[in-house]
Amino acid sequence: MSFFVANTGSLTSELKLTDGAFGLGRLPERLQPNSVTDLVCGFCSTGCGLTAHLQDGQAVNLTPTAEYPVNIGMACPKGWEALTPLTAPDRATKPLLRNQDGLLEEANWDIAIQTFCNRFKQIQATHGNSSVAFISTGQIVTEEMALLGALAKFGMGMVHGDGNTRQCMATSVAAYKQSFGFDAPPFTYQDFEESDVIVLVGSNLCIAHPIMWQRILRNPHSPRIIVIDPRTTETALAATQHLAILPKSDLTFLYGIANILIQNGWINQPYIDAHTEGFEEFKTHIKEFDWQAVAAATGLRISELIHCAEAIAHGKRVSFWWTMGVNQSHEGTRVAQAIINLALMTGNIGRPGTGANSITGQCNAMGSRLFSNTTNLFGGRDFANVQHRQAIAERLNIPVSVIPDENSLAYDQIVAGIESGQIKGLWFIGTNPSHSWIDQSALNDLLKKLDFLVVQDMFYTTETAQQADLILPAAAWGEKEGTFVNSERRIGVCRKIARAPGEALADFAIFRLIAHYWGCAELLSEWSSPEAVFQILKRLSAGQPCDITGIRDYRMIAENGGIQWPCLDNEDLASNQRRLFTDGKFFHPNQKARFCFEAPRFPEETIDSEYPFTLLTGRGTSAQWHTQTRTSKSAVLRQLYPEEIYVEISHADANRLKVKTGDWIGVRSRRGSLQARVVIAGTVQEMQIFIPMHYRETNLLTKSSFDPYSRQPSYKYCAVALFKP
Ligand SMILES: Nc1nc2c(c(=O)[nH]1)N[C@H]1C(S)=C(S)[C@@H](COP(=O)(O)OP(=O)(O)OC[C@H]3O[C@@H](n4cnc5c(=O)[nH]c(N)nc54)[C@H](O)[C@@H]3O)O[C@H]1N2
Ligand SMILES: Nc1nc2c(c(=O)[nH]1)N[C@H]1C(S)=C(S)[C@@H](COP(=O)(O)OP(=O)(O)OC[C@H]3O[C@@H](n4cnc5c(=O)[nH]c(N)nc54)[C@H](O)[C@@H]3O)O[C@H]1N2
Ligand code: SF4
Ligand SMILES: [Mo]
Repeated sequence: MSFFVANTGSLTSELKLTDGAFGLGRLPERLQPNSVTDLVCGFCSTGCGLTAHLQDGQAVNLTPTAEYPVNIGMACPKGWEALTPLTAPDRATKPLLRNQDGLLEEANWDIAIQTFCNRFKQIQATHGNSSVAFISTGQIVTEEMALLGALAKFGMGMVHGDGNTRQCMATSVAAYKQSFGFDAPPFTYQDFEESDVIVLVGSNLCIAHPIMWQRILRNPHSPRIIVIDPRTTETALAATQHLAILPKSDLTFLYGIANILIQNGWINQPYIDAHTEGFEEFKTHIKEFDWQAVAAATGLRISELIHCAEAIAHGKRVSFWWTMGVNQSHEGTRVAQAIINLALMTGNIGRPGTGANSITGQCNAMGSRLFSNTTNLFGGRDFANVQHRQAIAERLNIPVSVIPDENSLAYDQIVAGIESGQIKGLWFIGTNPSHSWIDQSALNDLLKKLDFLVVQDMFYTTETAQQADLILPAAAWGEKEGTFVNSERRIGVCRKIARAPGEALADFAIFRLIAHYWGCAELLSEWSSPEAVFQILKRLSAGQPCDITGIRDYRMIAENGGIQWPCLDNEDLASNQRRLFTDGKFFHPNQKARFCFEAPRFPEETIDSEYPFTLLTGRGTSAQWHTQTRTSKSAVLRQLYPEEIYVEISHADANRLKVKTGDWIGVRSRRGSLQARVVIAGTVQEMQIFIPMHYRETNLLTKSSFDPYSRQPSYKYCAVALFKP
């Protein structure tokens, strides 16, 4: 530690790294001892406000913020327990470098970053600039994402950088862009309380977004809640109508519902005429989706279809919401657009309680979508567009030549690039793909082929970190500053309420160090602190649909209980519940929304006699977060979920297989196999099983298969067999 401080003392002043950005030492002065400070939760995209209670400047407790407009005094177990992972014993506290014996060894920052730069520069010199790539996350603050995007792509010459948000939100992005002309989720959470019909497609709100579910429970209009999910989830159990659709038959189902609406004249023709294009073609396309065919393909009864269509037709304020049951599909983009089409044709958009609403996953997936400079050029622009590159170069006062003129490869293409030899160096930031990526063994084999693998994480024990050549220890949520953007486009502030352990640095500070050692610090001299970057992002957003030039600073955000984009000068923030498209104008040049559609396709792998079961995966409990690096550290949360991997099996299948709850059973796919505890449950249908994603082994089974437009992995469908171990 003393060595480190001595060594970086000069760097700190040279780089103007503030204490807050560094994750080290003193806490910012405004945090008085024994006071409280408000910040946004760092787990899910709901973006709840939490109040940290401080003793001697350190947070000792968290409570939900009563007046925050998102959660209004509520929090889920993860929010209450968010401090616990910060003090876990496996926090990465020093850089770790793999030595010649193949062991990870402590190194100081100087050596770590020198090695980082030397190795990546060497690779670029031999194989070209685009042979080094990065994969980032939806779980760091926007300012860090933006700095990384600028550093890697403008400073280090990288072309390829994607995010774990590809696993999660890419489908919604592709769908919105084509349908609305911009990646623009239109809703505000107030809509949960104002709808009279709420349609949830592939979304288990009770588990994955418990506070959004609480918002539905506050709805005074006794809304009809329709859940479309193959499983009888906690959310489905609480619904008015549950449509236990056959997995991956959503597109047929939604076209069938559209057909019923059209045939009965239950559409809003004036809205369609005034604000959309492509409806006549859509109408022709869906003619063949008659009730019998749709019922057969979806496993639903005709009466269920009609019942659902009637509810949508007779609702005055119908809102449609979707999450991973839609996005993680081989044809997710078209499914999302089929939902959008229903909202458009019934005029359920731009009014309170309506909308075609994609719910995001990670705390800052929305920040990543617009400001990470990965698949979009800053502010939702296009790398391949010369005017867009010019606009960014001017606003940043950098040469346009440093901006790549091609779009990044998508995550799966970067992985494929390792196989083909195109990608030789890789840098993971805030994601744990050795656990979470689809068809995990294939990825883990490929990671061994890399010349240099860097993992930047708050823990050194993650499955991915353990494979790295270099681990960079990162400060976590609560140990640094910046902003997140939640599902309803609300920007919220994160505060530093704890010291990072050992020599761990905020991702922001790590990026600044790298810029310095790489030799591109001058290009990024203005990117000196999170607040400074926020000011840059305002400039980059100007004139785009996500314009935030009207937000003065973090203080203004905090004082308003978060601020939704867009926010131009003199925006009226009084209601602080703003939705898009209230004027019926969309972001395409002709201001119309488009009906996008396509014939349904079968998934690449379907069940057969050898692999007769369908494997569904997803969230298990509200106490588990993804690969469990954080939530498994809390003794409280651990009480709330099964420690061992389990598989949900229907009563009928369990009887046939002669297994009971608690037995071990083997599950095999063409990619790999695992053993899990049987849980006989009414949640799954016959010949379908469910395994939560939180256990390391789950993605041994899943099959690499992607939506062609979004390149999002289809995690929720593959063929498996069960066997007695
Ligand atoms: N507790 C907790 N909360 C979380 C997370 C977490 O790890 N833990 N992660 C966050 C993140 S990043 C995300 S992206 C969200 C995800 O939030 P959700 O998408 O709500 O969660 P999942 O369980 O992945 O998937 C939702 C449902 O899709 C259903 N499904 C599977 N196949 C199909 C299908 O073909 N059609 C339909 N209609 N449904 C299908 C599954 O049965 C499942 O119930 O949750 C966020 N919130
Ligand atoms: N089978 C199956 N697989 C899935 C899914 C599914 O439904 N089924 N869902 C997919 C989805 S939607 C998602 S979003 C992904 C999630 O997959 P991952 O992104 O791999 O999951 P996390 O566990 O959230 O990983 C985040 C990592 O960042 C670290 N970290 C936390 N905070 C910080 C920070 O401030 N800085 C840095 N540098 N590191 C930090 C954590 O310790 C952790 O290692 O999983 C996907 N995988
Ligand atoms: S619902 Fe999401 S944002 Fe709210 S406390 Fe839970 S994890 Fe945090
Ligand atoms: Mo996600």
